[in-house]
Amino acid sequence: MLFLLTSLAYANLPSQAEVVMADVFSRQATSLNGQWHVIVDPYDTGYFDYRRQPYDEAAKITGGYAPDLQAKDKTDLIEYNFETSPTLKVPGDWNSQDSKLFYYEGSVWYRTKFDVKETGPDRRWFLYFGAANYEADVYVNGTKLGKHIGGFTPFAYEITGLTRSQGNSLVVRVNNNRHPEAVPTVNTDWWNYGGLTRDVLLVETPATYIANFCVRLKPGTTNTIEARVQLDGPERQQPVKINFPALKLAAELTPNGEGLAQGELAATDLRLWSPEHPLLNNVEISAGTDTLKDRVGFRTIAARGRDILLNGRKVFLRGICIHEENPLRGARAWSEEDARLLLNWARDLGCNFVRLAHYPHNEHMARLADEMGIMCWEEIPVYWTIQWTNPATAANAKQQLADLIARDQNRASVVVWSVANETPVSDARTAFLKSLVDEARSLDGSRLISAAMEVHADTNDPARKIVDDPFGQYTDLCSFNEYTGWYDGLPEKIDRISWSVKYDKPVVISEFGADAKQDMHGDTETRFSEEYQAEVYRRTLPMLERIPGFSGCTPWILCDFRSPRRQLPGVQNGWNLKGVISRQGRKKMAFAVLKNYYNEKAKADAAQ
Ligand code: GCB
Repeated sequence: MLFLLTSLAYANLPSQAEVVMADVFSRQATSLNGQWHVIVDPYDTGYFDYRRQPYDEAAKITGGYAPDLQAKDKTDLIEYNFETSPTLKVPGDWNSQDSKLFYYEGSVWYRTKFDVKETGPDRRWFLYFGAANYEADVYVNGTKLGKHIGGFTPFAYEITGLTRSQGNSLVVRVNNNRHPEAVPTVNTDWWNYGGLTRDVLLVETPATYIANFCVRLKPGTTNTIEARVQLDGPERQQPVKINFPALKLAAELTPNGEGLAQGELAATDLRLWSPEHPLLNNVEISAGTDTLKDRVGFRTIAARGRDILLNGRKVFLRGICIHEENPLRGARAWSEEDARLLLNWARDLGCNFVRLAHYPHNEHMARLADEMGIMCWEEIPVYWTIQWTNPATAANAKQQLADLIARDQNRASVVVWSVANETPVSDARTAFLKSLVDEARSLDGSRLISAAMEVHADTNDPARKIVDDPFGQYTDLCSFNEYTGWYDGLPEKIDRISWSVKYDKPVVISEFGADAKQDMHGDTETRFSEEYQAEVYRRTLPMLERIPGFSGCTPWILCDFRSPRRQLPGVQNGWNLKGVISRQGRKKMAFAVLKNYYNEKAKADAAQ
């Protein structure tokens, strides 16, 4: 099932038995979303025997919860029963569904049943998981399919030959323990939601199927579409057809021995995608009886000197950061409706850009952003202090990056891959991040690469801010977080800041902000008041305008979000309050300050 390719975005090598199954929403698939039976397992009793040996290392798994057994008669000793266990909704985090699981970190076993109607030599079946945080062990009818590590990227397993027509057992152990060597590591400023947090799908394909494809403008052109299609299966050298019906463009490509088909389509007068005109084109890719239907936009994005150019035209990124959380539910966001809620708020703010912090968000976000005309910065959870010298940590981060790129490479809205956030400068860290940049460039040279870096103050002059992180030499954007007026002084300090930025690159301020509790009022020096937060915005925006190359910003953050680090009773109560929108969905005073600024910027951009 593994195939080796080197320079392509979909050449992400799946771990263990994982298979590449991209663009799954363009396929006929059966949703396995719904109520699943669950067993909460704080001691991992379903996974390890009493000598702490994993049951699933045996050739045939007989113990633990994976076999999904029930006592056959009164003499049988089975100390669990999925059938009579409670249920949780999938997709969904467990923390927000059961108050006993609010702070829970550990294992929960999920079980559902599914049918597989048609089998035969020309049929293949797969299970696809949008994400499970953080680690998932997957079993079908008692057979282990694999272990997936990483809480925010999709994975799939083939189950052909392992099923019967009805009542197949699908058991998944999801564990969200934090680990020092993991990505992210133990320390973050967001909620460690556990569970099967995204769609679960049963996918049927012919024996040879389209594992992934990429259609985009050939770099440096606006009249040539470059197409690459990866087939998997016995007929992997059969012709591949690409058709853009409305553009009246079609091509037939012949794959090489590895099933990789590549080609170019000449396209004159192609209308390009932009926030003002988010034009998407229907595309059909087919090979044998397998067909994918998607909608894709074409655009160029580049950094030239200190400017960002979208379709060759200078653009200012009117952005906002977003966590993958629906604040009204205080839960992980996962659905198209959740995406619409968040992106509509961003649009209401006047944004043409969002930073999807700090990990890959669900696929609906970028798909909807494509439709709505909102550019995206996508990121992997290399956050704060990762184990920079641990090769397994590096491999994990690289895999998450490759999986994200493989998933979203056809989304015109995605213009930035970000490899990290606020990582402490050291040689080991810079080498680690540089290898991620190299990986991103080799998989996808058509987008900007960035990371949210940090700023430090001149030791002789605390109001002189210096950006000279050596990692900045490797990125296309010079992006950094800065919190003058909140973690550094009071709002009045903001006016006195001067800048020394080492890089002649477009500067995109990836974060600034302040906490405000909705409806708490005071003067502009009263911490947590809406006035304080609005004042930070009022003073910061003109201060940023003084940075040479200032090309956009994504203030922190659209909505208040849950964080166990934020404990001030009566004020934070477990919420980071830097949202310009509260958990009641109400806009704070700072919202209007930012919106006015973005309106002016949009007018200036249009007048260019
Ligand atoms: C940051 C982090 C972000 C935090 C934010 C804060 O710099 O990147 O994850 O939530 O500051 O509120 O302190």
